[in-house]
Amino acid sequence: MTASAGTSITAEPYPFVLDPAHCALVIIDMQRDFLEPGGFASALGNDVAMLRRTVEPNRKLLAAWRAAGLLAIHTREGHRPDLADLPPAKKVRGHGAITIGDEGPMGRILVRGEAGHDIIPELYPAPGEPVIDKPGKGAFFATDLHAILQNRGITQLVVTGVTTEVCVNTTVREANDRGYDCLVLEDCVGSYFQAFQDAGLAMIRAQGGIFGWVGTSSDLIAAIAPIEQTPALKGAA
Ligand code: TIU
Repeated sequence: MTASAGTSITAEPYPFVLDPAHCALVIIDMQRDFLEPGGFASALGNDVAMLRRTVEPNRKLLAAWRAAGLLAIHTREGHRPDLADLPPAKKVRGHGAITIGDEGPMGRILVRGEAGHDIIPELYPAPGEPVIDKPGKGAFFATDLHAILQNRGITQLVVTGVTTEVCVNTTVREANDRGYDCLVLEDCVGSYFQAFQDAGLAMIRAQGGIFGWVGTSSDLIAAIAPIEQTPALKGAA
């Protein structure tokens, strides 16, 4: 088996046909403030272990994806240091003791350039991998993601990251309306709430894949391994 155009990957509601040359891996918001003990999320009382279970599967997938020479894109949720792009409604939402822009455990919360806003070291972007700084939950809103994907002829997305029901789901819905086929990997997406993890995945694959497909990283890694072993296949369509 080779992983050229048309490699079938086990998924729900039915197999996902991977076209590696036209597929990008989009890793959503694997930021220190969402995932690290002592970060913003844990300071708010969230159990970051629910998200940290996704780190190792994402690390293995990213390594295999890079080895196959495929496009990986990273996103970060956050705002300008002057907060000019922070909607007042988002600033006050939740009535927390500390909110976006305030000084938090790892610098100003969700502000670009601060330690907590950056991506965890395990999944740090490699030189040349696009990093999308997004002010909202969806990765397409007020970003150049769609242009970057179009310029590279991308039609499929493998979507991973956090959180399943918030930024992953919003991005998959945005991508679906723009015509992308999305495969979401259940072991590589996480939520602070098990019920939302389950519902978030169920909503994607329901109704014959209304927003996309749900699969696992092991099945995808097995499918792209032949590309790694056959350099001539890299980037081949
Ligand atoms: N990246 C992302 O999902 N941002 C959030 O605020 N998620 C929550 O679940 N709060």
